[in-house]
Amino acid sequence: MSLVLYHSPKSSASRRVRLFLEEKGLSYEAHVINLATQEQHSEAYLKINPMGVVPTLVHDGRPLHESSTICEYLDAIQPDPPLLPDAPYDQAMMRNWVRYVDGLITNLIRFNWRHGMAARAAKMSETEFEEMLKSVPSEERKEAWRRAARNPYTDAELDEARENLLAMMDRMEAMIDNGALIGGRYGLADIATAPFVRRIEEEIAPDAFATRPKCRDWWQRLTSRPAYPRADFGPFVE
Ligand SMILES: N[C@@H](CCC(=O)N[C@@H](CS)C(=O)NCC(=O)O)C(=O)O
Repeated sequence: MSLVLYHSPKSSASRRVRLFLEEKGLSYEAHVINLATQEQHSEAYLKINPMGVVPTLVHDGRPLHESSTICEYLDAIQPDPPLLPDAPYDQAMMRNWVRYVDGLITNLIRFNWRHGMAARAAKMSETEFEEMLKSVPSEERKEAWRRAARNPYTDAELDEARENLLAMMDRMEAMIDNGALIGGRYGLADIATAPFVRRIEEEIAPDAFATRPKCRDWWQRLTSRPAYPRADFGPFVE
């Protein structure tokens, strides 16, 4: 079986798939997509990922995008160890949770794009910037570029995003059972959430665990797993 992952080291969605692959013990060929040069918007890459984002998994020549879909697919082709809940209800709850987490990405972007993306866009002339925007497939991401590059998020907007991410951790604190988010067993819900929590503890709200002991224990367990260092959740801000 040939697995090729097109990814970016610091991307949350890429980290999710890397952690899932490591937990499954699947080896894969990794290709870094250079977000700095907008390689994700190149004609060649858009052929395998019409959304113009990372990651993309290519399995035996067939491309697949959307990180949670990729993880479920990997679970289907490699059932051991199981990383999806057994019970249909828990599976449904897991999908709703991952959908909720994915819906929070714009809050993460408010923090993440202040770093590399804003600096890159600042070097572009207005004409270059507008030209670059034409290659961005989604309106949401065009707007994220405009904000990061030309109209930085205000402190109030950053506070609002931080609150939304901490609300996710409040929900986690109430959900965690036997050290896992869904069904009392570690799996996709935990793996999908981990990259978000990594950014929260690193920069967005480093004291988030102080008032959320179950989340702290959950994070300690997750980061102690052998797969975690192999998935490389290294610092976002260097
Ligand atoms: N829902 C998508 C989100 C993918 C996504 O937003 N990837 C980001 C990195 S985490 C990206 O490629 N950003 C570059 C861009 O938007 O141009 C997934 O889970 O695969």
